[in-house]
Amino acid sequence: MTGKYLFPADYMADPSVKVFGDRLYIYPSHDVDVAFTENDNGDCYNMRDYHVLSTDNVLEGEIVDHGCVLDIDQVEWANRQMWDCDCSEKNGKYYLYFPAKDYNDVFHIGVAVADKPEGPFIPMPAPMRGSYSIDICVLADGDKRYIYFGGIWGGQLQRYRDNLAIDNPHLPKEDEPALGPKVALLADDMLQFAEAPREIVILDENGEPMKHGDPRRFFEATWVHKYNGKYYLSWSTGDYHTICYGVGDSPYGPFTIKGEILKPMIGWTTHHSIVEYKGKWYLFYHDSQPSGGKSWLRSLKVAELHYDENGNIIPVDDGSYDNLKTYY
Ligand code: FUB
Repeated sequence: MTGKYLFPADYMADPSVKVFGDRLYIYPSHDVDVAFTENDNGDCYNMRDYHVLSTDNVLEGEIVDHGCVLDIDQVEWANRQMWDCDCSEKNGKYYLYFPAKDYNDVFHIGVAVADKPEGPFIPMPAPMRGSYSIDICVLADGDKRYIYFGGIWGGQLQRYRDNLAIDNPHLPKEDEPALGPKVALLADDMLQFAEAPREIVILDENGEPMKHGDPRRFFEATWVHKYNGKYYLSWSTGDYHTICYGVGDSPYGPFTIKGEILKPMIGWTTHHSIVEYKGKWYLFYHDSQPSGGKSWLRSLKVAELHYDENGNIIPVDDGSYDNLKTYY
């Protein structure tokens, strides 16, 4: 099937999707039109608030917009760029994790708390201690909650090694292991890391850590889901514009590359989540076709996702790829 536009009424992107109770909730970024030109810092992604969407029927039902659930003006420490968020539930409370730049233009991760999945969310006065970079995913695994984050280039991950800011931000050389996303167990109160974030290793087919020069290497947009007892890590390759995935036996990895889920979409970014709802699996993602290709004005999409008998994800045929030629 081809991808379906989920919410044509507004420009939204980076869908993190969760099922709470019998309803499906979408936590997207809320794109805005801006005066910035596109650059490697991602200045054109200048979002200022979050909406929550929900539905009880992904492909045919009404998509309800619950309105603005958190605005940057409510967040004392945040100055600009509220990027990809995610929500997790524990003991009847809902926690929204979101990256934003502080007044020194450094990304950190904030937490906001609500009594309902559709908010409104009340932000904590300070970001999570020791947090940095972007693109949040929270995996609920039994009674544990794991937070994944990270993104290179505008996501600032190249500014850190071993969770410490370095003096000379840089990416690995082409033949060196790529930077990986980070993962940490969340504390019982869900407001801080329970441990120092660990680097996730993605292995290639030879069992070697994937090199920075490999076009399938991690760039941003980590998502983790479970299928048949295995952990699936998927990510955007950024400047190669695909979504790839790997499989592992632990939420901490390592994850062995399995293949590509989605080819390049219209617009520079690609970003997704994978969720099971009412017995079917879905890929949520975005493209920039409705805005005429403006990378900073993206539209949410969804397509059904299938696995083969060996648990491999069958690549989604969105039916609208056209920028392969531009970027490869
Ligand atoms: O939406 C801003 C950024 O663009 C996200 O954080 C990235 O994943 C990319 O989609």
